[in-house]
Amino acid sequence: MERKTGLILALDVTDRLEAVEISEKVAGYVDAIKIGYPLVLSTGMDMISQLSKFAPIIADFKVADIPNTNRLICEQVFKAGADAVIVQGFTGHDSLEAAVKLAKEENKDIYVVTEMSHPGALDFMQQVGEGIAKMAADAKASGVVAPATRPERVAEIRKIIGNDLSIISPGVGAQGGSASDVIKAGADWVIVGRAIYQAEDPAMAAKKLVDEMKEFI
Ligand code: O7M
Repeated sequence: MERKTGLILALDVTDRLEAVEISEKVAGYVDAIKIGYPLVLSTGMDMISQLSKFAPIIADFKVADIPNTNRLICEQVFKAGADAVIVQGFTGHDSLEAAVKLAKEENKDIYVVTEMSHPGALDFMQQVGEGIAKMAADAKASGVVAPATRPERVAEIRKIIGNDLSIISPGVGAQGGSASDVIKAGADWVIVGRAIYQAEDPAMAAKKLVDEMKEFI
């Protein structure tokens, strides 16, 4: 994924027309559009190819299964036109490696969730987040997902993965995180949903975030 703006739109709307309209408006400000269960379950897998004319598509299915099933799922998602798939890391190295192997064969990307951005991530995930980051680096994934709500954790995860992997970071805006703070801490992209798609003017909201990050990118 090429970094021009540092912004990824999380398009968690459930209406096809709204999804297309918002994508059209913000296309000039985003490097990718992340779509997941809310939009795909309500509209269908063809939404992926429909939106791919606006920006590369990151399919956020947080895949978390045995290696063979991970591969089968990723195969379908890539076939539908996605450029990247997000997988969970807690399933372990073999599940991740199956997804990464397929992605490399197809010239696509896998991003691995380390520690999530919500408060409940402290219950279980934070304890294993650094181990997952190391595993993602060993498996040569394209990058990891780390929380903009905790920039200090993003900085820790950056130390572990070095500069070969990217960090994409959700939690800006509605969840309280700051785009410029997490970019300064070591993230490459912020993933932003509600602060853009619920804004009165989504393009203006996206532009503001891009301007805020500009000097740190
Ligand atoms: O900006 P928001 O809060 O409206 O949306 C954030 C998006 O990022 C939304 O699609 C979440 O499902 C996703 N997300 C998190 O908020 N926290 C995480 O730790 C991980 C993700 C994510 O994208 O995982 C891949």
